[in-house]
Amino acid sequence: MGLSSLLWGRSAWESTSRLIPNGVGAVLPQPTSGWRIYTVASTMPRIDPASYRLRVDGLVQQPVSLTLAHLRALPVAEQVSDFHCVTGWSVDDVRWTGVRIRDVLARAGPLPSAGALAFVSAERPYVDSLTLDQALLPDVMLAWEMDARPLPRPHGGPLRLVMPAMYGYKSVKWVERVVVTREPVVGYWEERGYDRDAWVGRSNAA
Ligand SMILES: Nc1nc2c(c(=O)[nH]1)N[C@H]1C(S)=C(S)[C@@H](COP(=O)(O)O)O[C@H]1N2
Ligand SMILES: [Mo]
Repeated sequence: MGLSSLLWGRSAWESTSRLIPNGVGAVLPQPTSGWRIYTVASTMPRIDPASYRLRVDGLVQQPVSLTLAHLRALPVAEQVSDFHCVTGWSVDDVRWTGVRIRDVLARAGPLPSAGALAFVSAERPYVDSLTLDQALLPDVMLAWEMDARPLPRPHGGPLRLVMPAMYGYKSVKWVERVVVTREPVVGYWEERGYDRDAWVGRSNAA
């Protein structure tokens, strides 16, 4: 485990996220929307939640294809975290509901050679990756709810990655596949010059 990435990730996490214990349904004020909707293709994917599948494959014992019902049957995670785009805008206090990466991976059984995860969007060719250490930080999740409503299509519904300690380009929308790899693959914005380790306040755009 990379000690420096662990320490960086942890300090960023402590300053930006409030994890909510399972089953505690605090009512929080709705933040004023400061979101900008980003896409790289000309149309957003349109995904029917009923036929949606999340594939988990690569360096695993058993590739799996999970429905939203399968995902909802895993331990449900909730948190409030801030979201920062590298271009300068932020949205504070976003409430997310979803699942932790650990619980999703457990369904497939990562092999000992696993070192990273690629999150593949249904919006081609958007992809980004995290090391396993980064993906297992306590406030990383695959979310299907935002601010107590089903994740809207423009925000990546039915499922997006949320990685609060890094700039928003790591938080892949419309995730349809998680590939377990040895090394991180180069992400869409990383091919265009942005840091692979996009720690908020500590990467090349900060
Ligand atoms: N599939 C996909 N995911 C994406 C992007 C994108 O263009 N396509 N943009 C990224 C960037 S740069 C940011 S800041 C956030 C923005 O999230 P939002 O569109 O929900 O506001 O999504 C990230 N995930
Ligand atoms: Mo961004």
